[in-house]
Amino acid sequence: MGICLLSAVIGGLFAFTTNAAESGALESWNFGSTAGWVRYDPLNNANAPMTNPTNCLEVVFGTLTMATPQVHIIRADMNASEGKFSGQYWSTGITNVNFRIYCATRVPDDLRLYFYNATSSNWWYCPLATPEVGTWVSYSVPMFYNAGWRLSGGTSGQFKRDLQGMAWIGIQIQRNSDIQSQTYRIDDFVLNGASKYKDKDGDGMNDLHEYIAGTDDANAESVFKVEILSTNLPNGRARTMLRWTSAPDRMYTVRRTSNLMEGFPENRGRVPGKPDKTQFEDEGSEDGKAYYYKVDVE
Ligand SMILES: [Ca+2]
Ligand SMILES: [Ca+2]
Repeated sequence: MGICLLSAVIGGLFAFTTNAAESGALESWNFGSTAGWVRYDPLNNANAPMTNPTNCLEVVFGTLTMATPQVHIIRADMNASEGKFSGQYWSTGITNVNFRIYCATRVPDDLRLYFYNATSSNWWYCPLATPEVGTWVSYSVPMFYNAGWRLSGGTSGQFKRDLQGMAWIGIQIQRNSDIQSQTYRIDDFVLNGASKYKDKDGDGMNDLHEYIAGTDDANAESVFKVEILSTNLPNGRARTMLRWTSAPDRMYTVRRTSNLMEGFPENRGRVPGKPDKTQFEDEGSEDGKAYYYKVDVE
């Protein structure tokens, strides 16, 4: 017979991150410096400092005599805005990256949001819709794999791991193939997140934990819940079976103890999530013995 404790605990493996991105972090370049915000040219592997002549970041591509591809990533490294835009995005529950862009005379040939994880050396990007000339256009980019994030050979699991330590994040602008000089402005770069202080749907689980568990924070019916069941063995005895609310891009770890004073030292298995519910049979459970279980989600 098993007794179950519920938990939505974030798993380990975060040791390599030194800082955490901040939900609600905003950079509008109205005051202070643009330090840490650089204009990176991946074709020439060169960085140039950014300026904010009109209280926003300004990117100018000069007049050309011959059409030449030019790509710049306006990116925030660990030094930008006191480190608020780098580091851990996953456990801090960053759900969206918002910003706006103004195209003074031309639209870029291509616009993307990029981020880089130094541990895996992966460059993830999300293609963005073409902005307009002469007006500010706002973007809100979900930090979910299925929002269109791309990496050659990338998987949703790798995406989530790479969100655990972001070296930089930035907006890539590919100049319009026009040879004329062109100016782009970027403003109000904001990280939106799920708050651990809010429980929008009042189901007892805060928004951050719902984000981590992959449940819907606007639906009280959708909540991380573990049920304890038992399966009957041919010998008439029973074995513990657990079933919990799950999402396909989450990993679950089942832990067990028979003495709560000792914590949960027994790792019974790591299970990838299935849509809706995931079931786990604890094959080493002895009939007639009491166990406590804990399911961690990451
Ligand atoms: Ca909730
Ligand atoms: Ca909910």
